[in-house]
Amino acid sequence: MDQKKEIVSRFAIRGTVAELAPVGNGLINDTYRVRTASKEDPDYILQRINHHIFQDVDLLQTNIQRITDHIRAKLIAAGETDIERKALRIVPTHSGQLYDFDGESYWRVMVYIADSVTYEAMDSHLAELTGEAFGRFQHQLSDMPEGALRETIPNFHNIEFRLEGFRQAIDADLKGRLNEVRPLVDELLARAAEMCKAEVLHRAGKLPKRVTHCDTKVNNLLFDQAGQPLCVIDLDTTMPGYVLSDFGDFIRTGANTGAEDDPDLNNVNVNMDVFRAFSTGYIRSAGDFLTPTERENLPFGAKMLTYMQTIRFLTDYLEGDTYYKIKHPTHNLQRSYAQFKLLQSIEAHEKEMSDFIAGL
Ligand code: GN1
Ligand code: MG
Repeated sequence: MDQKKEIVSRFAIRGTVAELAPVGNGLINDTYRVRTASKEDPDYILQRINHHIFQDVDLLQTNIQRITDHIRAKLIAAGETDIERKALRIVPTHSGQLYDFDGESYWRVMVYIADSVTYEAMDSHLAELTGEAFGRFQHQLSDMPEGALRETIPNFHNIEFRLEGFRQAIDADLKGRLNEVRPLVDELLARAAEMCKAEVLHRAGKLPKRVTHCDTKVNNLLFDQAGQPLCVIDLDTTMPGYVLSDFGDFIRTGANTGAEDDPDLNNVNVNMDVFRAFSTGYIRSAGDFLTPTERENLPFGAKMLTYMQTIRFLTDYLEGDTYYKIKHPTHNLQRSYAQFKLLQSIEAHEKEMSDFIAGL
């Protein structure tokens, strides 16, 4: 850990580092909690940025700075208190840079939000708070000037682009794994046209791009000790996109009765209580800026994001596991089957979802 302490010393932190330990369970970056010696000084988060995935680190950090500045200004204008716990703060290097490159890796430091907690398990109460918090996040960023944010991963939630990658992986069949997954591939390809609806609506001028988070898992939301939401974190993929992406990615991750990679497909189903609670909270804070088309297509978002994740895991499996961190050789395959099972369950509940949203 001494090497990491040396890295932290390049940033303009207050106090001295007492302890440094890995935290979190992200599939992309490596994250460490940095504890300082004195209670007077804040703790920090140190991250190694995966620059194979986020190839333009300068753009990435500039985006995040703009987002956090915008949120902070909104909180101040609204007369909020406790702003340092409700907006993230990037700590620059001593020379004022938003990240450090050591010749091999890119590093960044943020202030650790004091006395905050994250949740992994889900229930209706938490889902409603989470829906409200992500809706508020979108609302806070809804008036960012056009062009202020760029795509940190080009075409990140563009299903047409993901399908193109999937088809290329199928054609190349680099690892000879296609045969084994053919039935799943066929099921997915049969749904391709239907899943492109958002892109089609966008081209027709009927679905706007707004600022979206693009990774709306409950553990990307910090809560205070009393269980109230404080701050949305992991802003790496906050960029122009469709609101139904954020809605859908929460349902995919939060309204699953099983795990994202559940080996037992019987565990995997959409949890309609969580769906209803999340929708209620989300519509409460986002409802007044959504267009009827956006609102109507929220259940489609749940379907599309789950489909997209199935395709992304399966593409990575076909390509030999170069993108996601895996814990065993068929992990991406296991994730693909679990996500596909969730997709089927969402399909079976789509009408029920639409009726519920329409009634809110
Ligand atoms: C990745 O690293 P993590 O868990 O925040 C991925 C998301 C996927 C998710 C699947 C930049 O997020 O898009 O939905 O894994 N992030 C990126 O668990 O690809
Ligand atoms: Mg993430």
